[in-house]
Amino acid sequence: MLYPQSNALRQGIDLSGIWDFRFDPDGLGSERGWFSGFSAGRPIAVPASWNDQFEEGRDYLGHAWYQTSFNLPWGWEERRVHLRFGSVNYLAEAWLNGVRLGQHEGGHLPFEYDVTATLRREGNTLVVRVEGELAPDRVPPGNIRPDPLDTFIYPAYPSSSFDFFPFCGIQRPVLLYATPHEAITDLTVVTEISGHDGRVGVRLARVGGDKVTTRFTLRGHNAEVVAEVSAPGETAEADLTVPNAALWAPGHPNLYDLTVELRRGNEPFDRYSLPVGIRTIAIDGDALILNGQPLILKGFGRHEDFPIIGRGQMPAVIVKDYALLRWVGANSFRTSHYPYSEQMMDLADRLGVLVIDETPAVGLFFREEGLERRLVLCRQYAQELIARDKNHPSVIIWSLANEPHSRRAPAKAFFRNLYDLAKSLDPTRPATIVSMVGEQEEAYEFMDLVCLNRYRGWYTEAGRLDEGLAILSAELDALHDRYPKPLLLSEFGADTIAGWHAQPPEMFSEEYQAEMLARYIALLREKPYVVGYHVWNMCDFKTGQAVHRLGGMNLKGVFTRDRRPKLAAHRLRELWGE
Ligand code: BDP
Repeated sequence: MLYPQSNALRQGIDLSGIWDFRFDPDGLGSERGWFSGFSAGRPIAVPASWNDQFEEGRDYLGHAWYQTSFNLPWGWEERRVHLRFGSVNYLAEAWLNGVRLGQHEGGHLPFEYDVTATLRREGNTLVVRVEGELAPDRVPPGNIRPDPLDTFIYPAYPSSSFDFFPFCGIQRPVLLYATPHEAITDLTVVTEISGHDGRVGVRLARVGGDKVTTRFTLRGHNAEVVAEVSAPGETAEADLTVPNAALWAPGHPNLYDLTVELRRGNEPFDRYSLPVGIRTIAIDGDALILNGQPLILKGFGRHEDFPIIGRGQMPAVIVKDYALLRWVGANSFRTSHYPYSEQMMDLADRLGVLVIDETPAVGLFFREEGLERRLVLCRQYAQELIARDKNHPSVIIWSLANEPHSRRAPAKAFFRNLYDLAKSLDPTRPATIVSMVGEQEEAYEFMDLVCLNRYRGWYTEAGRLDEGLAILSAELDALHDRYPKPLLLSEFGADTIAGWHAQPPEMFSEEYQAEMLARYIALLREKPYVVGYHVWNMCDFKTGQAVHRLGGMNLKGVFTRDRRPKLAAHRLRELWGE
């Protein structure tokens, strides 16, 4: 799915702003015909989660209705028009001028509708019903019956199977965009390196199969490579060779501009441009290899989370977080525990930050209840994520789940299914899951690398770092013996109250977090099969209320929720700046 863009042949407008909103706790809105437009709505900001915008909305996850109106921009009558939602959590149903467009399940991934036939030139009413209940047959799941075989179900309110607040609403922009009727619908770019040359393979899909000319132009770093194909068919392909290619990598995120144009005769009728980073990613033995060189990932798990907007897209926070990643010396992050905004991904390409791109499959469990449905959803998410993010050079690994409760037999087959799907959609990138059950994660047998979360010195061996680290060291070696592949410690950390100090270091103090992270990293650096360490978390973030969550917050950030460094951030900067 291509992100909407504006040029001489296509145009997009952003419907973000203040919309009308109503909670519908009794689910009466449909009966009352609210899908055709409702009155007595209150103002709400889009994009943003609803939870922190209203007093009574914080823990509300039920039905709610959004509405806005718009006129068609001048000149769009002859075009095909689409309505695109970047992220609506969790279940969205949309109507335009009273006509039902469809339903989409799952937050954090885009969906769109062709609305050409439904539009008026003026006075269009768009209504969206959103609902975010937590249920065992949803992904991520919630309201699960606790069971000792499933490793750990957070006893939190709201009752999620994951440790972050289940923010709801329209959380990314809603875009209206116009294309020619016979438009480019998809581009897939695969890059290779051959000696000093870069090879860029491009595959295009379009509406309509008549004979047209497709012109591919790759420009940048004093090069211009052009290929033209004149043929009928709904796809076209080109292989572009860039002599002395300027490769993409952290530190020198060189990008080329790829422009693809459809022409009839000499007349272009559609055009789409995409930044292209020429790079390769591979696994060789115990190493992760970028452009032929071994790579160590230094960075964080993160969250899209900020006061008031909740999980809403906020460009200033995105820019700030990249500035902090650079300041602290990180080269990577994981989109824990769901796909991040397109804006975040675009900047990763531009600024040279490596991304482990994760689906929203967090906290999966493998009891029969809802199992089949969860697999269908996980497959949908993997497909949607790869379709959205496949062209980002920054994305180096697909993460298909975080901390599944994998001790039950169906887990292995479930992940085999997802892994095969991911590899069939994108054979060029490693795929994995992030696990907490260690050796019992049998899916490690076929995953391309081992990602492990460990909290020794915190949830286990609390306050006893020496003991915790000794156990960790032995455990990692044993895990690597059993699954001889590269290993990433994908989470480790300690809750820390900013401004709380203790000497000698003690749990919750800034000193304890700083010492823990430094000692983990020192240990990991000695293990030749360890390809990286991601601290949990970059910033403090909001979660459900629970006895182990002071103020409804997870305080494992090395920055506070408003992005001030704790002592650990300075310590990491010394270590990672080396
Ligand atoms: C891990 C989860 C992460 C939690 C973290 C924690 O992957 O989402 O926030 O632990 O407990 O289990 O802080």
